Amino acid sequence: MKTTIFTLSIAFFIVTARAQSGTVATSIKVFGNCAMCKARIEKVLDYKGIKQAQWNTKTKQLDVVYNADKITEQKIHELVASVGHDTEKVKAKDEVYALLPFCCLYRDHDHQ
Ligand SMILES: [Cu+2]
Repeated sequence: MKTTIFTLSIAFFIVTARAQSGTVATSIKVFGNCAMCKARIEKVLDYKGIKQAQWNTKTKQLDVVYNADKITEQKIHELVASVGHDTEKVKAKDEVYALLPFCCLYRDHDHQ
């Protein structure tokens, strides 16, 4: 009986560990200015494999929780850059950046 419980708890431990192994929480530097930037960044990260994404307008840090089995950190950088925001790793295309509203032009103006 003792052995069974022991075996079961080991099995449970392995299953739990496996279920959580894909979850990664990280913080990424993302450039932007205002609440509109925040909405834009968080909206594009409403994406398969991303559990949580929160960008801080003051610190410019994006706290993101994602499932590493479904999405890579590189892809997260690319998603953010695709809507005009530079990250520490991926730069947004100039033509996408140019389409941002004036208040969001973080490369030219720092509104903080
Ligand atoms: Cu903005």
